[in-house]
Order: sequence, then structure tokens, then C-alpha cells
Amino acid sequence: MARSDLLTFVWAILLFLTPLTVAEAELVKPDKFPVVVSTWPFLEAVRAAWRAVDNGSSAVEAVVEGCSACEELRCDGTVGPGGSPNENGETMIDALVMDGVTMEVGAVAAMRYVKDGIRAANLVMKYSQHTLLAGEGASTFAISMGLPGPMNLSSPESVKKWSDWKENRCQPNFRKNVLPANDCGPYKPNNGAMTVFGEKLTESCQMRKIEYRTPLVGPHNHDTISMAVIDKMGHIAVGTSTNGATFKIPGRVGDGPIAGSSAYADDEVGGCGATGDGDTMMRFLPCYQVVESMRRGMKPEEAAKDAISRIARKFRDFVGAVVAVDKNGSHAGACHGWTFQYSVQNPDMDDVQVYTVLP
Ligand code: SD4
Repeated sequence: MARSDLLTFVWAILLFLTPLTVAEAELVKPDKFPVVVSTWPFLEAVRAAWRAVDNGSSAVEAVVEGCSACEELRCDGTVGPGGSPNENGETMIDALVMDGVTMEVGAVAAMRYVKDGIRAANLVMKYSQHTLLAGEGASTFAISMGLPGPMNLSSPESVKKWSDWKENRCQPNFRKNVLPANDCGPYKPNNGAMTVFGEKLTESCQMRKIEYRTPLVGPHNHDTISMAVIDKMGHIAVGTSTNGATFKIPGRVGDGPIAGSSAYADDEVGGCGATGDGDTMMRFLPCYQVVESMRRGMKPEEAAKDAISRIARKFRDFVGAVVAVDKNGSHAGACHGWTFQYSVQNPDMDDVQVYTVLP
């Protein structure tokens, strides 16, 4: 008997013997799971997660495998090590994993010297009662739990990007309302006064006023993998890994490690992943919004569009996207400011399929 026939047979027996409601029945119907959904055409990452979950791994394990594959491949050049240098030229990692069964979360933020973001996040979830570790504390914990490090996370590309930026007088950058003493700082607040911190500003200093610019996360500079997996048992998990925004201020934490912002999952409802301008998006917890909207009856498409429009109403120039998947594996994306693509693999597909969503 073929594997799928056998599964259907077992399913029929289970249905007959167990007084399941229709909703519960849908949750474990064998032929629609597993499902893997990921931001962007990160095909190898989806395949890695698919291999794991199709071989019987849990949703959490498959999310870790999938995001980890992207880190190793340095998807888009900017997941994992070697990308998105900050103002000091250093690469830092943000990552999160969430188990939709237990609602446990593990996350690392602005992690230094350790390249394995999603594995570090998973270690936080498995071996601590905390949710989020940051900076060198995250690195120390990850290394103590067995991950390789400390190591330099720069690459020739990230070093070149950073030195070009320095040569371009550190433009563009994420500062606003500041006066730099020199082209690349140090910076001081510019409150329109002639004095800052009691010092009288020179004319040349005032001349160097920097305008706030927001081109640093855009159509040609996206770098977050956010993934949802529903395993064969119908359990869902989500994860995110990114090295964040290029030329960010050291210490910056993006939306990547924030539960409800870059990702969120609840077995009873579904999951969500996000990508884009994390500094704006994390103020709205778009993935929490998506999941809660689906809980209240919205389909994935409506929930995704609603979450994006809540941000766009307040920040017209924002660039971002979400992908929503409900507990039955139905999925949809929504975006603003760029064309978004997401990838899916489920039992109906021989390989990963890429979906394109227009703003
Ligand atoms: C961040 N959300 O750190 C990330 C960047 C990103 O697509 O997703 N770009 O803000």
C-alpha cells in the first residue's frame, strides 16, 4: 500500500474511532501537513526545513534547520554572518524561535561573535527560563551551551561595504536631529539651540546638520528570513534570523528577536512571519496582530493586509511585508513599499513554490 494510502486509511480509522470535532479533524488531517512557509525566495532554507519536517522532525526543529540553512548560505548575503555592518563595521545577529504549542520563545538580540543565530535562540528557549538575551550576554550563553565562538562575524564584503560608507562620510545613516562634530560623529543632539551640552557650537559644526534618511531597508536591501512550519502533528512553530539593518547604530535591536513583531505562532490559530523596516514594524507587533485577527475569524489574506495597513496608515513611507499561515496551512502575504515574495512547500508540491505579492 502506498504511504499516502496508508495515511488516509489510518486517518479514516481514527476519524471513525475518535469523537473529533470538525476543527480538530482538520488540524491533524494527514494529507495537508507538513507545511513550510518562508519570507522571500529562500529556496534552500525551505527545502532544509521540509526535509526535516517530512522526516518526522517537530515544527520547532524544522524551523531551526531551515533558518540555519539560510544562515550558513548567508541568504541574500545578509542572513547569518558577514553582512549588514553596523556603524563600527561589526555584524550582529538577531534571531527568534517560538513554539506555538507551549508559547515558549527564545531569542537573541544584537548578538556578537556567534554566527548561529537561530540555534542560539533555540538554546535560550530550551535551556533557560528567559525569553530574550542580548549583546555579549547572548554570545556568552550560546558559547557556553556549545555553539562555536567567539569569532569574527565580518566578511570581505561587509568590510568593503563599511569602508565605502566611511569614505562616503558615513552616509546614509540612522541618526536624526543631530549635529556631528565630524562627518562620522561623534554626534550631539540638535535641538535647534546654539548650545549642546553647554558647549557653543561652531558654525562649521552647525553646517554639518544631517537630514534623517530612511533608505536603509528597501527593495534592494532585505535580509530577514522568517519561517513558519506546521509539522505532521499539526503543530506550528515560527522563527526569524537576520543580521538586521546595514549601518545601524551599535546596540540597535530590530524586530527580529521581538515576539509578535518578526514572527508569532499559536497552535490554535496559525502563524506569521515579517520582514522589512524593523524599527517601524516593531512598534505595531504586526505578527501578533495577524494571528489575533485570524483568531477572530479573518482569513490569512485579510489578516495580513489589515496588519500592514495599520502601519502604512501612520508611516506612509514604510517598507515591509508579512506572510500569514492559518492552522490548516492556508497562506497569504501582504506588503507595502515593495514587491514581496514568499516561499511555500506542502504535500501538494514537488518542490518549493514562490508567491509574489504586489503592494
Ligand atoms: C530589521 N527586519 O532588522 C529587519 C530587516 C529586514 O528585510 O527584514 N529586512 O529591521
